[in-house]
Amino acid sequence: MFRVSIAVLCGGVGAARFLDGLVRVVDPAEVTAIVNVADDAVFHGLHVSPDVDTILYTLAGMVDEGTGWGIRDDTHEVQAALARLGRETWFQLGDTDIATHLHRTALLREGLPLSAVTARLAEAFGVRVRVLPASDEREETHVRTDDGWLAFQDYFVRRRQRDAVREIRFDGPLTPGPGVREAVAGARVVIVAPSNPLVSIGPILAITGLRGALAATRAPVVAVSPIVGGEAIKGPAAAMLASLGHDVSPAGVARLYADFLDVMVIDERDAALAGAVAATGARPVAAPTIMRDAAAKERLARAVLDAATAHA
Ligand code: FO1
Repeated sequence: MFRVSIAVLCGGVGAARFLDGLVRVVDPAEVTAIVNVADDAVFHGLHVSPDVDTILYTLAGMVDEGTGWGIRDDTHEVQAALARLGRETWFQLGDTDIATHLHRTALLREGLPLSAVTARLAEAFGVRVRVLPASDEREETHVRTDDGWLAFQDYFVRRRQRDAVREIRFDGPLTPGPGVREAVAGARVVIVAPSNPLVSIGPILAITGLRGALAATRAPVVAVSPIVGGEAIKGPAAAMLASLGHDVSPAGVARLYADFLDVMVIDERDAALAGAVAATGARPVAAPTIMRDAAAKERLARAVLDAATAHA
């Protein structure tokens, strides 16, 4: 078992699966997950933090493995009742999931910052990884489509990611959450999870001082490519990269991280792209990256840590 402090920049489902593998080979107490909060939204008056919850539910063994988000075997009675009252219910919230949002919203109203609320939720769920919202302030992703600017969940869930994205902007004061900058600066290894580089990792990198902290650290910074065989493992990353003029490849992702990245872990089937990745300045390492089951997750975590150790 590795005992070094590790900081992981995280979006939602891909990052959660990666962390699930990482904690099988590393003491979870050594891991700090720095999580995107720019997808957060208010539904029915409740503050929902999708990426934070996806990570908490996954690490607690409660996640719905089919969708990758939400709680396994959750019921939807509240949602059905809300629909009967005439409310819009395109964003699906399960009954047990709603308890999380009620609790979070109540604590926020009592004046606790999101970081403290998240720590309480992690403790309640028995999650030992330190889960840090990237910021305690409200950061909001908006995407410009041919129909104008849309709030992130409008684009992602209500319109099912079918619009071409022409521009992305992150609104907010963008101050890092407590412990975030220190987690990056103090880590012996920094990992960028296989998450959407534009709308999951992008909002974290937009926070004041974080890109600089990543560039300044002497620890190896290792990313896992979320693009395999020219496609995104999950979600709209491929279409988004293409519509914004980036290469839909691990090299295209490495270029977005070029100012701080040391190693890019690419899938074995993309081994031929190693030269293109190396041209961005990152050292390519090919490994099986598809996390089909627990063994595959663990194998990927080991490959990433081996790549980091070889680089250090
Ligand atoms: N994703 C969907 O595609 N449809 C949903 O209705 C939906 C509801 C939802 C509720 C709680 C939660 O924590 C996540 C939820 N997600 C849903 C996932 C979420 O929108 C995305 O995974 C992230 O925002 C992108 O990382």
